[in-house]
Amino acid sequence: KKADIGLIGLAVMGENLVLNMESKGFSVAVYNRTTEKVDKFIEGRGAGKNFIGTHSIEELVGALATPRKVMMLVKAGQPVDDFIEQIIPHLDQGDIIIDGGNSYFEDTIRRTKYVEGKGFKFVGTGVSGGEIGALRGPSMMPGGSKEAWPEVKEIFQAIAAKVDDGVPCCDWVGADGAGHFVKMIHNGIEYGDMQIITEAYQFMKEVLGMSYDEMHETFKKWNKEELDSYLIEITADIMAFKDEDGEPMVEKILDTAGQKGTGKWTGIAAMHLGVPLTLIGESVFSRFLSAQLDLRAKASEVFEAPEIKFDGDKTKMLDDLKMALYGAKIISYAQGYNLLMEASKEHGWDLNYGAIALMWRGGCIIRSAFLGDINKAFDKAPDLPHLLLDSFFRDKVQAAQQGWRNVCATAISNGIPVPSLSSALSYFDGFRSKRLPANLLQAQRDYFGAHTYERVDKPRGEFFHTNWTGEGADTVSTAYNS
Ligand code: NBP
Repeated sequence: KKADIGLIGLAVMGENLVLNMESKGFSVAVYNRTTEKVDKFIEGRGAGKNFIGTHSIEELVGALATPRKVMMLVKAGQPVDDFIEQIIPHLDQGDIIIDGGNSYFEDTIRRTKYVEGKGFKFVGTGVSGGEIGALRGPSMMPGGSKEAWPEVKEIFQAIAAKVDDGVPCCDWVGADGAGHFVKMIHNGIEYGDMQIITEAYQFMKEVLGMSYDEMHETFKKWNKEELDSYLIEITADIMAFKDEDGEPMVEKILDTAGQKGTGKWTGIAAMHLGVPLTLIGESVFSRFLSAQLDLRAKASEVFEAPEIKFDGDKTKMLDDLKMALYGAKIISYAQGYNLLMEASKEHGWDLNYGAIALMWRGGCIIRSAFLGDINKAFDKAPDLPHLLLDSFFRDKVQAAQQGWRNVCATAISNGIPVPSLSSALSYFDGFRSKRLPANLLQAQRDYFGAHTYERVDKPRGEFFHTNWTGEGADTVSTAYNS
């Protein structure tokens, strides 16, 4: 009997995902570049189960029922292109190649076009949730050739995480690179959520002088309230985890953050599309700053830190801190959705924003109760132009802002960095301002470069130039944009 699906790449994600598929009743043919891993898997975790081990791409494709579905879970980049070239000669019209790795969405746009051009279908799907997610139910974000969706839907939705009411955290996202784009935004949001939690941690520890036990209790409590989320939950666990000597484990860990680049890609996409994605941007920069260990060590000898002065009400300040996290989190998702909307326009994806919130509601790292509220906002108004204009989130930000301002002011006066919490607040203050000082900016641009400006008392689209120095002529700039 032929297998329902084939998988290339028996590393941590592939191995767990095929075990998940098999447990849901699907038969899977497996292949890996280093073929010993196939045998090891078939004799090990795959023993006695509905798997077919194969030792070449030809054998793998030959083992599949039609239309064939060949899924890759290999290192993103060149290996994906190499496998596509190896798979194609063995396919028939209508067969489907699936890339489940963390591919860059522009690559997925290119690959979809290429594979479709050869008469086959291509699906680029984000898979989130790490090792356990892959095994128990990840969040899956598929995009690519639309005609492939009915063919893969059953398997994908069967293996995906389910939220309370049984809704799978997997739905069709859109054409070509849409799935991988949405996965990239997910990862960017993950960077932001993690960063604001680390800022809260430093604030608790250094401004409020809290012990690890107290911080553990606080995060545990927060996980039962509006911040209820996987990342708050694991932070509570981490606060309680002790090293062999009984000291908090987290104190032993070097403070230099790694990254695989998906947060950086999100920031770059925001720059390309002109979206103020400040919170995620600051989160990426904070990781870069953390990595400058030697420079920071030198600077710490040069600059004296301000003395920490806090004699306020600690319980009240902790409530304010929770509000700061909540307000900043709303801003982060509002900015992330702003980027999704601009990308959807740019690439013609017609993204379903409510469905995306549901895909992230379970299975993945950013899963949280909060995403249910985002889903509701888009249910109410599918054309909502910005999350902050939804009445629920508007009221929440209004209610959070006083505490949030107290936290930022206290952190800044005590010399504790809060780049994401404070830049999100500045974004909010800018967003709610009818008039920003960009009038001066335009004046400067016109002064030095004759870039022209529009006037508040004239219709949009009419451009004016002033001879600011009396020395300039009437010639204006069109091409020079500094
Ligand atoms: P890796 O990203 O470590 O990739 C390992 C697989 O890629 C193995 O099958 C390996 O074959 C194959 N491979 C490599 Br490495 N270089 C290759 C090459 N030049 N040609 C052909 N095959 C090559 O595995 P992973 O952590 O399971 O992740 C798989 C994908 O899922 C990645 O795109 C990753 O970014 C994404 N992802 C990972 C996670 C996670 O938590 N780990 C979460 C979500 C998404 P070999 O055995 O012969 O070396």
